[in-house]
Amino acid sequence: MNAATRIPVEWREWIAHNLARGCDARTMIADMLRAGFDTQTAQAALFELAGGNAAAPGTGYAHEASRLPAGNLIRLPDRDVRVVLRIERPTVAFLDNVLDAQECDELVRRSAQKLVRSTIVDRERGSAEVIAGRSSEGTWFPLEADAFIARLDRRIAALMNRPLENGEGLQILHYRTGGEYTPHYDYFPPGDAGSAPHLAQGGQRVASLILYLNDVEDGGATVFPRLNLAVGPKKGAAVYFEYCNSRGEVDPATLHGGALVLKGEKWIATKWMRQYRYEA
Ligand code: PD2
Ligand code: ZN
Repeated sequence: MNAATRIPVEWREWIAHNLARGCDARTMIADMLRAGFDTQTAQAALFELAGGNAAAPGTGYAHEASRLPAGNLIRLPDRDVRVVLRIERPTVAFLDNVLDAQECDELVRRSAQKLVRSTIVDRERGSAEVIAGRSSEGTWFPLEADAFIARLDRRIAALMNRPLENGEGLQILHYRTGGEYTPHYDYFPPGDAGSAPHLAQGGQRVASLILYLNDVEDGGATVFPRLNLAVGPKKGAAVYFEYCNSRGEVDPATLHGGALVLKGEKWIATKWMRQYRYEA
């Protein structure tokens, strides 16, 4: 039984009422201690009645439970993916064995001849702009473009636990030595004029999967500056993260970038999931 259901209904109503008025949690807990509750019950009841997901201080983002299944192994229809690392808030996971070596090589082979310089979305105009801080070249494959891509799209949708049709087409990116992608958000910043045309189709991006298609000789980690986390590229593995909740709020803690490739080259594939069905 959870803490909130162990306390009298009038206290549950009192907590809900005070939360709605924006009362300070510490003051409410002090009031509950004076009324005879123990600290653990008071804190737990407050947390649960706040939705178990109080916004991180200063962000206005209410964390929700991850869409990733629990356990060390995520059993997909055609593959078992190993969860090597998990962070709860924000949800970030390092996943191994998402692609096999042949699949990585095949994605590189199919992309190498059709790369074009990567762009970013201009925050005011929404247009695609080349910037020095994103020095990769890339290409993409429409959803279920052929049997090979369809197999990967389906596997990735199952892994990300979202409808296949909410996914954007698989993006392939190539960085040469010296290439990087400076820290950014994968979501479209709400309130930016440039986000509006992108949000109109499929809604907000909700989660990303960055798949590593080669082992990078040196550098090229995916970095999360606000989490002090760097994920080293490993062929066939992937980093997964979530940043948009069911209310459409976005989580700035997921700021991330692709660190400088110090030696060799780096190939990745990226899948972005949207709130709703997405048509390119
Ligand atoms: O190349 C990366 O590691 C990277 C880092 C951050 C790629 C992206 N973001 C992206 O494609 O959005
Ligand atoms: Zn990104």
